[in-house]
Amino acid sequence: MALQAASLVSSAFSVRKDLQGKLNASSSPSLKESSLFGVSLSDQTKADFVSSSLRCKRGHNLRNKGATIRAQTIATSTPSVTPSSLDRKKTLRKGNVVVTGASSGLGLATAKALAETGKWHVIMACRDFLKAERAAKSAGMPKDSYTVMHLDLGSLDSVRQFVDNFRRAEMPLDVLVCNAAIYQPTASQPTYTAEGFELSVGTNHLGHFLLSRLLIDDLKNSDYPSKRLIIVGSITGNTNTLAGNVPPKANLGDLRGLASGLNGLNSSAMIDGGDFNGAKAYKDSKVCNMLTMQEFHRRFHEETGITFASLYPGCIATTGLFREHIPLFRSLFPPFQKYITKGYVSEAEAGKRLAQVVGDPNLTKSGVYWSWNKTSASFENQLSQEASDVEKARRVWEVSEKLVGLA
Ligand code: LMG
Ligand code: NDP
Ligand code: PMR
Repeated sequence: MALQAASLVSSAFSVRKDLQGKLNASSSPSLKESSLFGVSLSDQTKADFVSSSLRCKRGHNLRNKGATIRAQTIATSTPSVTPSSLDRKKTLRKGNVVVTGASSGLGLATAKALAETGKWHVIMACRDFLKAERAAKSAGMPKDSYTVMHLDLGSLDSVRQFVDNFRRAEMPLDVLVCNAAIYQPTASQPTYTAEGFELSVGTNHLGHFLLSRLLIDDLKNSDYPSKRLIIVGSITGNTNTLAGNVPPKANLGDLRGLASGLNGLNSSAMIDGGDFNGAKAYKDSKVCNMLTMQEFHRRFHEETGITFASLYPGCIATTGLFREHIPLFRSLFPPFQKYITKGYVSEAEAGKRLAQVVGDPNLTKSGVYWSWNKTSASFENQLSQEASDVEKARRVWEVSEKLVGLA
């Protein structure tokens, strides 16, 4: 608590110091070759090992024209920040970006990449304050480039407390990145959040759902030129890919488990009402993340101009995400991804990708699920049928609102 209070004070100072910062105007990657496995496979059967010439970073996949059109119905552009508009506003302040789970892996690498630009103040929203502080220090993040604030997504009270604390710090909120996640592939029994939701969906989806619903007002109030809400997704939740077809596959079914509260007592701990499986629960939670991003886009983009986005950053096979997997998996998985699937990316590279979605003036399109090809050029990827199901997105939203006490 004392540490948290101290961080609030220091953040108040750092924000004022940062008023001379300018908008991140990092250049976008050029059109390059696509990777074999990192990109989506077209629906069900046709392998979409699309060659580089068919994809550009704006995502026009000619072979998947129908699918691309479907994807674009949920995606509309906001005016991007051009160099000339930057010239007019030379004294643009530093952007404030909240990154959940910034104490390791992708979140830490993203925080570091953003801090290094000198254009962002990163609020590291973490459940382990000391771990986050140590991680920021050992990553070499400049002291005034970040503030650690406590957030445990496995407790809705903690989420509300975080929002209160953040507001007390009187920083504008310009970008929110919902990155934190847990993965329990070897759990034979479910465990639960403070409110009694199965832990993976409770943390990865419901905690972030409440957080972003509450913070949307703060984003609305920001005067920053490009406000964004980013929810990290994954290839393994998309059954239109090879990776998404490795069992157990994501499937939300008719949401009967979610609607009954995921508590494992009078209902199943799984969204679809089935038997508990930790790996499936994680993949289901990623589907919820990707559906939530699109539902946000449909409900709020036009009115607020906020850019909503999701992404698959690549397979970062070395992160803490696999901490609960068996040692054999942990040792074989990185070489498997590096040399066989070629889907592997380093934490640093993945951090740059997510930082791009946070600040690149070329990535202002809303409703998009970004991916990168082998040479790290971004493109609009296509979500699986379930992960782009409009009706399911609406129902997940409505049921989640009830579970987190918003309806
Ligand atoms: C479930 O098991 C668990 O039950 C569940 O609890 C949860 O953990 C879940 O998704 C998580 O997994 C799934 C099961 C896969 O997982 C495993 O058995 C472990 C797989 C380990 C993955 C790493 C394998 C590494 C093997 C290669 C060694 C690398 C060496 C690197 C050096 C390279 C040098 C060049 O279960 C299934 O997926 C079921 C279907 C199994 C199909 C198996 C097909 C094998 C295909 C292998 C590669 C495909 C790539 C093609 C190219 C190959 C060219 C050689
Ligand atoms: P890590 O385990 O390294 O990072 C996850 C972060 O989430 C950690 O900082 C962890 O905190 C935090 N976290 C976990 N539970 C909570 C909680 N209850 N409250 C607050 N924070 C919490 O994994 P990754 O960096 O790999 O994962 C980051 C994101 O990337 C996830 O959304 C994941 O789904 C996604 N992703 C990862 C891929 C990969 O290959 N690794 C591929 C595709 C997507 P602590 O440090 O305290 O444990
Ligand atoms: Mg996968 C073909 C490409 C590919 C890619 C890009 C991934 C990404 N995986 C691929 C293929 C395969 N995987 C194949 C062929 C197999 C069977 C051997 C396989 C297995 C596998 C396992 C057991 N893969 C896994 C696991 C995990 O436990 C990871 C997981 O599902 O976590 C939910 C995982 C992953 N594979 C990926 C990625 C990115 C993951 C990590 C997690 C995530 O989605 O966030």
